[in-house]
Amino acid sequence: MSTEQTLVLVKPDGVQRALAGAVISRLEARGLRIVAMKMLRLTPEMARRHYGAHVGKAFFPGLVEFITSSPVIAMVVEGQNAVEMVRRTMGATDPLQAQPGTIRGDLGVDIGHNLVHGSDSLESAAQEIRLFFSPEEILSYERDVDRWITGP
Ligand code: D4T
Repeated sequence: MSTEQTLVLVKPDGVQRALAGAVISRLEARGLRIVAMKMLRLTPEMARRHYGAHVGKAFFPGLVEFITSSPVIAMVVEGQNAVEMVRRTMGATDPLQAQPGTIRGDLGVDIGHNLVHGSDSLESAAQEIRLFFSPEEILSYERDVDRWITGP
């Protein structure tokens, strides 16, 4: 059993389409615990750092333009195997390929508007969490329900 933290973003399309609550509900319903949350608008510099792995790709300029176009909701989400749990709950990057029952498979339409981001590994989670949050903004707390999610 390993408790992990991962970064989740409700992207500009999720906020604009009033789907932030739906995204957050699905993560909560999987037993994940939100330990930090804020709304912000990414600067181009922050977007370039967040998507550093995609610099030089054809879709990169559009990606930066999109992610900076309107506010996002950033969260640190915690739970057992949180990185993979979030990735599987989001579904495939391209909503067309995402399984029904996933966030993107149920609510998404287009790869450039795929509603949500979740870190793809523990290493990128740590890096991305640092980019969005200072350590004091990340809370540590217990929920009574946790013993019903993972056992005592
Ligand atoms: P993010 O990082 O936003 O959670 O998405 P993924 O982890 O699922 O996918 P990714 O890093 O491969 O892509 C980042 C981001 O770029 C958009 N994108 C991606 C795009 O607009 N066109 C493309 O061809 C690809 C591959 C979608 C997500």
